[in-house]
Amino acid sequence: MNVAAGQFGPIAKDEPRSKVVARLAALMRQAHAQGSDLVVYPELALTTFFPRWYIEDQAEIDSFFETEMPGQQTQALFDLSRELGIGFCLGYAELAVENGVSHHYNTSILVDRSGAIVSRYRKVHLPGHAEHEPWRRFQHLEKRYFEPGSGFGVVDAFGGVVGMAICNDRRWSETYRVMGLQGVEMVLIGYNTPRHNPPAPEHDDLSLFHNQLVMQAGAYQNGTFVVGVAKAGIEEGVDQIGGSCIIAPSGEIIAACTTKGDELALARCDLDLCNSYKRTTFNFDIHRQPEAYRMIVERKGQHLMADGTQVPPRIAAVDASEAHQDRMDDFSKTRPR
Ligand code: CDT
Repeated sequence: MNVAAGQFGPIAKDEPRSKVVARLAALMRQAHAQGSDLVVYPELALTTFFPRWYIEDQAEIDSFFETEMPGQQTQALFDLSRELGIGFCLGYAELAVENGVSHHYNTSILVDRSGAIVSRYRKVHLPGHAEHEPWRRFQHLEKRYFEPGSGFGVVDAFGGVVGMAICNDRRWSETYRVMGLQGVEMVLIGYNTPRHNPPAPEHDDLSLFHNQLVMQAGAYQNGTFVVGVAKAGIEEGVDQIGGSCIIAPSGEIIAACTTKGDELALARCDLDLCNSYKRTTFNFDIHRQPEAYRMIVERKGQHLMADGTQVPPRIAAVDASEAHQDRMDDFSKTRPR
């Protein structure tokens, strides 16, 4: 399977959808000319990254969302996909009406070579904050504008098992593992990552390192390819990292973008390579110990249970002391006296 990471440079706030779609189409044509079966675009690839602004007017907020896919402006991309016989993965803001109720999601879709949507994913890990925080140089209001999706699925497509995740999802090992448990062979991830993280500016210099760290670990630990694609460059005054890359199940980067503009990185991905990891070091059926991981689904964090109630202090203390005692017992057994 030949894959193209279709990195995008900045999109201005007033850039019309028609112009953005023309840029996406240009990348699609290049990817096709170079033999790609699939081109992967970033998160929210049709507009500027609008959660950087606090917006009160719901009509203005909704102007960044798509109410249908394909819609009037995006139909051209689906037509080109069918004409060229190349698939694509596209991130966009989705306004869905379900049972008469409006829902806002940060979504990506997978489109096959015939221009048909074969899978849709709604972002689970929404970063940032829900209220206006004027002390920040720019906002990150995904928790205000979107509601979280419900899970990570995979689909049989392009001759393999394909899954999607979006931006912040890539930092969470659970993202990859849930898809790994469904046999995923290629995870497609679009992102918009500001270099500056207002609550933790001491991480700024590590932003590209963390980007690679999480995706390379996710690939290796689950025996899957990962395609990470940025919307990069200085967008409306905010510097967003590039670093788009394609990662093999070995964890190695096999193709990468070098600019912060519209650019392709291409790789020939032999999906059979996944088995080399899935059948040995990461043979889940043989080596996983799900009973030892119960806390992962029972607890949300150190202080809250999965249902949002407090972790009972006594149980937490017993857990901790038991674990400590076990460790000490093991230690004293092995330590020479
Ligand atoms: N779009 C998105 O999810 N961005 C977040 C910024 C978080 S700051 C560490 C990301 O995880 O890249």
